Amino acid sequence: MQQSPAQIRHAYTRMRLIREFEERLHVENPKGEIAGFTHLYAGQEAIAVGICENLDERDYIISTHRGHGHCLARGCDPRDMMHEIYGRADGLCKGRGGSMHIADLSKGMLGANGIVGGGQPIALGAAIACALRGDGSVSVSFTGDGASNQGTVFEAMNMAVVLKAPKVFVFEDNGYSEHTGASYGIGGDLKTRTEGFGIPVWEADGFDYFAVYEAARDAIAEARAGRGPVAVLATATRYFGHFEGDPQNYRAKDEVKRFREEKDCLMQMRRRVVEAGIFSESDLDAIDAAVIEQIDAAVASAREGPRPGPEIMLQDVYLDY
Ligand SMILES: Cc1ncc(C[n+]2csc(CCOP(=O)(O)OP(=O)(O)O)c2C)c(N)n1
Ligand SMILES: [Mg+2]
Repeated sequence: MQQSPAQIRHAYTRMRLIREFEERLHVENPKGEIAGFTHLYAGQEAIAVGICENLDERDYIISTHRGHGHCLARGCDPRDMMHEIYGRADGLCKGRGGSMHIADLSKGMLGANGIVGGGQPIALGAAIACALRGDGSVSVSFTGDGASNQGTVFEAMNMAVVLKAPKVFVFEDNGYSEHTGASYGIGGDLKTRTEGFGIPVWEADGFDYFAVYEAARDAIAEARAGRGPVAVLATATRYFGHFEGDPQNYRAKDEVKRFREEKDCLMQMRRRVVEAGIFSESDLDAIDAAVIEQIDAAVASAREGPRPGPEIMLQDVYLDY
């Protein structure tokens, strides 16, 4: 393991934070206090964190409709996100975005997006800005297997190659686009398709934090060196429905149970770092307990947070130049 104990602790904490954030939302959502659709990221934590651990302040990311994990991996404040999800005036986007539209420009997090494939042109624009600045920065777009069929993705792939823009295409194949299996919905395969545009692809097991981290490290180094766009293709699964409330009749009865028991990314990471003698089980348990406390506090304060008034509807619609 080439990462320092401090780096591993950081990555593990972020993964656990995402897991607890999502598990808790799964419990809170049916209570009816959260407006709009909620799409949970649990199961895919190793991908968001494996990628974002390779980024620094210069870089940008763009998320999807399943965005909480990407935001947390990029360092967005979980308390402010929880307030946003509860539609509170002191949420990260003043309560106007909710679960699907969280952005935090101070962290280079250019936004989640309810439009599948909608982040592509934004991430490409940011990648062009990175190229023009010439400071080695990169722009990462997270894209689902379903979204990979959108025309915006093809256009962004082509233009990134033509302009040699440092765009990092992260394809997260979680096996489903809503209720449609990826094996049915994708013509050919994602790797060959992406290579057809002239973009090199690094593949990784999306349940394995270290595999994703290493693939992303090598891919991002190419983009930072000015050799144009790169792609990371990672496979995992989502533990919950497409949206909260999805009855999931299209999945095998114990499909998720098997993934949780046999492949879970946090379970695998714990096993590896304990076996390598980097941390003990009780070190990791202490991290878990602190994360749970943090989430408890975030939910408690979000439930009591102030509601925005109607006056915010007209704020920030136009920018002053
Ligand atoms: C342009 C557009 N088409 C369709 C939808 C409806 N929709 C929302 S999520 C989704 C599936 C996306 O699947 P994938 O990209 O694999 O992401 P995942 O949900 O698996 O994370 C669809 C079709 C949408 N929001 N926007
Ligand atoms: Mg999918």
